[in-house]
Amino acid sequence: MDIISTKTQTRFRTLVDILSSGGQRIFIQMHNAPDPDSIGSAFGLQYLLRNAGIHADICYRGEIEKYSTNRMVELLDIKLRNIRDIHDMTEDDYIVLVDSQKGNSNITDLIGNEIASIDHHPVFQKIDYLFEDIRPDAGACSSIIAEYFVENDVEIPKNIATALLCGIKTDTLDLSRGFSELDLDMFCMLYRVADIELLNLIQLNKLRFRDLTAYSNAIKNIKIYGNVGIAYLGEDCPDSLLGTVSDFIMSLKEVELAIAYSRRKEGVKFSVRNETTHFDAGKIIMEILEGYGNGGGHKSMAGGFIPDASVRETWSTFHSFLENRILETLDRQSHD
Ligand SMILES: [Mn+2]
Repeated sequence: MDIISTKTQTRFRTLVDILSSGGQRIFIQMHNAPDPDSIGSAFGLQYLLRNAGIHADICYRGEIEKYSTNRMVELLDIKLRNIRDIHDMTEDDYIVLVDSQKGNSNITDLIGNEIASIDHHPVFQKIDYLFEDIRPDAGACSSIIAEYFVENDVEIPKNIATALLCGIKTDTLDLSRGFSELDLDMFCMLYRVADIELLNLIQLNKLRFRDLTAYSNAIKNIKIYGNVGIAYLGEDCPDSLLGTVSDFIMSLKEVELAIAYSRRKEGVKFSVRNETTHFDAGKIIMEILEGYGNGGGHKSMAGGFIPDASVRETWSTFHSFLENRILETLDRQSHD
């Protein structure tokens, strides 16, 4: 197993050098409504920095929506700070983004200075960070952080290993989608250290009773066109649940590409899942929403958003308008 690369070792040391040079306050910012991968990444990075003598607070905007993610935070005793409780951040403070990049629709631009990004999403906007480690091939940001431990010879505590493992398991759906060699290597390494009993406890209850509304809407509203499933999940389905329900739609034998969406006060949110070899979820949603909103992501999973002001159709005609756009886009992209 060759996972020692001096190149990345230099990267983490570079980050430490940058962060320790100016005496700024350091925040690790996760994307809004953080998921296990962003939490695991932030938790791991916070430990590594502390180990290098640097204090950093983990912050985020929005709510942790999923029951199991809240359990993860609680059982692993992860200290996270909601931005609404931080009143003294200044523009001199340094922000290290994990599992996200500046300018993405799922991350709020806080007053601090985003000087670094560690992420595994494709780059849509080139930002001049002081430090960046962006690897779209990685299935989880947690794998990148786990590699920092290996490369820098830092012993990994049990609770950190468990958190990072949660991150990899969630983003790669238990190593069943969009994973790389790095994810495999890190999964094995972490698995030997992690508290598997606790991990099982975290994953035991994935749903709350109230989540069933989104599932029942999916079942009621799903339309199948060939191997494509499109489902309206009703109003106000939280982001994380939107993803889980599109995974659920994907579990249908007939479906290889799923598009789920929900209407919110501020606009329409989309989640896309793909297991075909010829389509790319990120490219599909980008093209579907072009001129209306924005979307993007990986080949196997992506998301998107149309602001309310850009919904030009009435809501009753929106569904068929959207379906047409989806089918046209798929038709176009299948000929590319
Ligand atoms: Mn992630």
